[in-house]
Parts: sequence; C-alpha cells; structure tokens
Amino acid sequence: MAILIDEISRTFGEFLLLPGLTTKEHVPSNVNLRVALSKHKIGEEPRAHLNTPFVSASMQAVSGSDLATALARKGGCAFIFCSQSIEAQAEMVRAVKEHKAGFVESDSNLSPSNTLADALKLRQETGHSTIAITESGQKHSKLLGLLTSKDFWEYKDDLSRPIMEFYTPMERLVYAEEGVTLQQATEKLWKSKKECLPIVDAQGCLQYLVFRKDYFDHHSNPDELTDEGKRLFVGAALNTFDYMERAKALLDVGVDALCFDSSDGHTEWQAQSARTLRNKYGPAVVIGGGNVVTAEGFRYLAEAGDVDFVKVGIGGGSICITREQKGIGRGQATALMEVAKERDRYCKETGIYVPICSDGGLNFDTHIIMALALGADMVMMGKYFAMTEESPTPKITFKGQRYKPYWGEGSNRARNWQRYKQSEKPELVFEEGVDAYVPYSGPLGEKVDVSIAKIKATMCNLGVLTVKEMHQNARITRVSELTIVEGGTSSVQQLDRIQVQS
Ligand code: MZP
Repeated sequence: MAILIDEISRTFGEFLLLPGLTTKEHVPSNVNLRVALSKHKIGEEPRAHLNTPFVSASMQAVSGSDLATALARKGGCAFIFCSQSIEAQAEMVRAVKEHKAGFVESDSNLSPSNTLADALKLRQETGHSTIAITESGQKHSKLLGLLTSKDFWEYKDDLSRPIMEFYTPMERLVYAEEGVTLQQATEKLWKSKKECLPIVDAQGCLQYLVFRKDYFDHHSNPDELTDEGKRLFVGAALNTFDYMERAKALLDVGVDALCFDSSDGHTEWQAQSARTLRNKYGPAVVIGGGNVVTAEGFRYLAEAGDVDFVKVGIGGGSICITREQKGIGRGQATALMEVAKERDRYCKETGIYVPICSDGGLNFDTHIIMALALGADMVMMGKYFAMTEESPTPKITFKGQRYKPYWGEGSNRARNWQRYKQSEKPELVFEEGVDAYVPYSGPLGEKVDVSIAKIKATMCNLGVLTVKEMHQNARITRVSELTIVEGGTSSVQQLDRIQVQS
C-alpha cells in the first residue's frame, strides 16, 4: 500500500510569529540580512553570499538583464532564464556584467523622421522621458540629439509633426566622450546644470546616458552585490539537456552562480548534470539545484548532486497549475520545515551547511518573513519581480490600472518543455502554468526597500539580528481561521474603500 502521511500540508498564511525580547540592540540598522548562497563548512566563509536574501525566478517574464541589474544593486541575485537560446542568455548575463554603475544604455531611441506621437507612445511604454535621437533610431547609432518633454508641448503641438522639428541637436547639448569616469561625468552634469549627459564614442555613436538623478540613487544602494572585480553579481539558469554547452557560454561571460531550473529536481538527470559540471569546473563554481519538497529530495541533491543550494517548492507558484494538472506538490510551509530540518541534520552529520531557497507562492511580505523564519536562507520570487518596472515585459493599461504580463514557464506561451518531463519527445504535452497579468508595482528598488524594512522590523520584534538567529530563535504559532480574520481590520470604515452612492 502507498504511504499516507497524516500530517496536513500547510502554508505560510497559517502561522504567526511570537515576539521575543527586543533589547536596545535590536534596531533595524543593526539587522544584517547577509546570507550564504553556497554550501560551506561550518565556521568557514561561503564562496558566494547575498546581501539581501532575495533571488528572482528563472522566468521569461521576470529575469532579464534590467531586472538582474536592479536586483544586484539591492543586494540580491537574479537567475536569468534559460528558456531561450544559449547566445541570448549569455548576452543578458554579459549586459549585467558590463553594466557600469551610473552609465545607462538608452532604451528609448528614435530617428528624426519619427513623429511626436511615436515619442509619446515610446514614453508611455518605457516610462522614460529622455529619448535619444539617432541616425538610424537604434541605440548605438550616430547621436543627433535628445528629445525630452521640455522640447515640445504635448497638448498644443501637432503630434503628427516629425521629431526633427523639435529635438535639441548636438550643438546645443553637453556631452562627453567614451572613457570618461563617472566622477567626471557627474561633475560635467553639475557644472552644466543638465539632467542627462550622453556619452559618445570617437565616431559620435551613442554609448551611454548618465543621469543626474542616478547620482543620488547610487548613494542609496549600500547593499549592492558585486563580484571581486566590483562588477554586479548575476546568476543564470540551466536545464538538464544542453547544460554543458550553456554553462560554458555563461561562465565565459562571467556568470557568478548557476542554478538548475526544473519543476521536479529529485531526479537522476539533475544529480548527474550537477556532478558533471562540478567535475569539469571544480569547487569554485556555484551550482543550485531543485526543486524538492521532501527531506529525501534535499539529501539526494546535496549528496548525489553535490549542489551548493537547494530550492524548495512544487506547485505553489502564483501562475502554477501543476497541482491541478498532476496532483503533485506540497504546502510550502510544510515542505520548507521538512527540508530545513533535513538541512540541519545533514549539517550536524557532515559539518557542511547547504542553504535552502523557498521558491514560489510568496504573495505578501509576511510570506517572505515566514519563509525565512521557517528555515529558508533566501527566497525566490517570480510574481513579486514581474510586477516591477525592470521586468522584461511592457506595461499595459486596462480600465485605468497599469499591469504587466506574467506567464508560467509551463504555459504554452513559454513552451519550456525542458523544465517539465512530460514525454520522451521535446514538447510540452499539457500546460502546467498560466498566461496572466499582474498589477504594475513601480521600480524594483522602492519595492525591495519596503519589504526589507518590514523584515528588519519583524526581526527586531523577535529579538534577532541575523537570518541564522531567526532560524534558531523564532517562535511560531499555528492560527485558526478566526485568528486570521481578526488579523485584518475589524468594525472600522476605511474611507477610501467606501463606494460613493450617487
Ligand atoms: P511566484 O513567485 O510567481 O509565486 O512563483 C514563481 C515560481 O513558480 C518560479 O520560481 C518557479 O519555481 C515556479 N514556476 C514557474 N513557472 C511555473 C509554471 O508554469 C512555475 N507552472 O510553477
């Protein structure tokens, strides 16, 4: 007979944390969210770490180079998706590694023959009001000038007129040549009282834009995660098919961490693939595995796969229908508690700590906090990041609200058959994910700042200053349905929610 596990599969919303003693030491500025990303001997420094325990899901609608750049600047790490060609994925990694803080590649470019209407459309799509006017309308073509909202009057000018009648040409712009340092560029911006400084190469082709506002932004990112050469830290995903060729291309462009992306990682394919990579590239390369939801799954990947970290979660993702389609998965809190216990047991036996990552279904900041308290070293999120300005999808407006598209890797849209072993053929036989929209939530940096503020404030309530202390000291209680209701507002009217009757 099959084994029946009596324990109910539980999830984050069913638990609350109990406060511990908060001493005068327990203030947010003393909380340190640095966690290990790679396995390590107890007492030794891990080869890789995160300054913020957030990683982004390896998904087409989530982890492109802009998002990876923004997340590394906040101390976390993106895993650039692998459901694309090896060349395209390596190019995204390269873009992050070549990102020069303060030097921005222009994403809004038009040619002089485009119209003001084209400029307005582009501004709406990108949210950026500075448009580079180049000879071909492409970003690295010869720069002719800039068009900003100060160059035309949206409500008065004829929007069918070509941009050539409005833009500010090079003769009236302040610009600098490639090779200029950020310090020099910033000084030039300040002296000329300009908002934007284009950087051109010897042929006059546009390379970067430097913005005055980014100067302040740079100073507000003390947790930025970089490699030894001060380049931004970035990860990339692999499948178990072309992993050797893919890993080589990614390592060649400087990727900092690799991670297998599979809906079920408790497989011989994944363990063998991870081992083969380890044998080829040695202990220095960081390799993540997953996903698992059982103690055996964790131990198998740690031992047979020799992986650096293990992702936990099956079927909890916001766009995931695996549980409905195949009937497999586990409540995320239960999965995490069991795997965290096994990680600690494994650590006691071997002296090696293998970090775990709670992946999927983190719908609120309280879920992130609970995942960390229940034993996760870091969290992987898809929807959370898909909603931000920097995810790779365009914003759309529906009934006055802004949204971004977000689809699962198991949806027909992504067609990522390598992530799901559904048949012997290279195809997706049935969908395990949906194609949806999520509300637009603004810039990633602002969103992460708020989440981090909440995590730190909760940790102070618990009387802990590190994630490790939280694992050891958090006291967690199960709650009844009525307790959950009681946790919302009760018997009060929130004016902004009252429907005005006419
Ligand atoms: P979420 O943060 O949107 O709730 O979940 C993101 C996670 O869902 C990903 O990291 C991945 O593990 C999982 N995922 C991605 N695509 C699918 C799918 O199509 C999926 N079913 O489950």
